[in-house]
Amino acid sequence: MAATPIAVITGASSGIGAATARQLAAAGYRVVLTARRKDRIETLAAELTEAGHQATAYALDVTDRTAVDEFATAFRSLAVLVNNAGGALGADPVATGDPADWRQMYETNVIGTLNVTQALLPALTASGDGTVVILSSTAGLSTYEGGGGYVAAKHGEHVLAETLRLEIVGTPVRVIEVAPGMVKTEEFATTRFRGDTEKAAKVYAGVEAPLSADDVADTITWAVTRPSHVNIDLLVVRPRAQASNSKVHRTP
Ligand code: 8X3
Repeated sequence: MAATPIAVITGASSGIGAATARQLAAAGYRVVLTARRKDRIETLAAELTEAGHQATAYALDVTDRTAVDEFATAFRSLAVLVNNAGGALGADPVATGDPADWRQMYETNVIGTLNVTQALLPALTASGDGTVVILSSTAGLSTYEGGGGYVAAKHGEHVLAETLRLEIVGTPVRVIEVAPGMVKTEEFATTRFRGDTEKAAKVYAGVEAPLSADDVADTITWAVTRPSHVNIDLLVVRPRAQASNSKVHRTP
C-alpha cells in the first residue's frame, strides 16, 4: 500500500492555514501543522486525529532558519508544502510607515517562505511529485494607498513563486500561487492594526460577503488535488463585492 502523502502547512494556527489543514486532512493527506503558537496547532492536530485523520503539530518560527532546517530533517519525501505564514503590519502611507514594520513583513512573508521552501525542496523533489503552494495576495499583484509595506512584501512572494517555477521546471515539483483578495479571518486585520478591533472591523464594513478562510482553503485544496501535470500557476480569488484592491462595494 502506498504511504499517505504528507502536507506541511505553515501558519496553521488560525485562519487560512488552519482551514487548509482541515481540508487537506479531509482530502487524505497526513498534515503537519506548523506555527509559532504550539498550543493552537496541538489542539487542531488533536481535533483532526480525533476525527480519524492523520495530523501532527510542530512549533516553528519560519524566520528562524536554524529551526526550519532542523524541522526539515524529518522529511525524506514530501508531497505538499503550503507556505501560508505571513501577514500585514500597519496601513500607513509610505511617507510615514515604520521601517521596522516593513522589515518584519519582508521577514515573515518573503524570507519565511524562502526558508521553508529551500529547506523542504529536496524532500518535495524526492517524492517524485511535489507541490509548493505560495499564499501571496492580490496585494502581490497591484498596490493600494496605505498598503506599501505589505504590498512590497507580497510582491516579493509573487516574484519568489514566479522565479522558482522557472528555475525548477523539468523537476517533478510544481509551484502554485494562490492570491486572495479580501478575506475575513479572525486575526488578519486585528494583527495588522495591533489589536485595534474598531479599525479592523472597518476593513470589512458594509461588505456583504468577504471571502472566508474556508473559501480560500477550498481553492488551495482544489489546486493541489489537480492531476500532477496540471499546474495552476496563479489563482486570484476575491469576493464578488470586490472588483480590485481599492474598488469594493459597501452598503451603508
Ligand atoms: C489581503 C488583501 O487587500 O488586505 O492579503 O491587502 S489586502
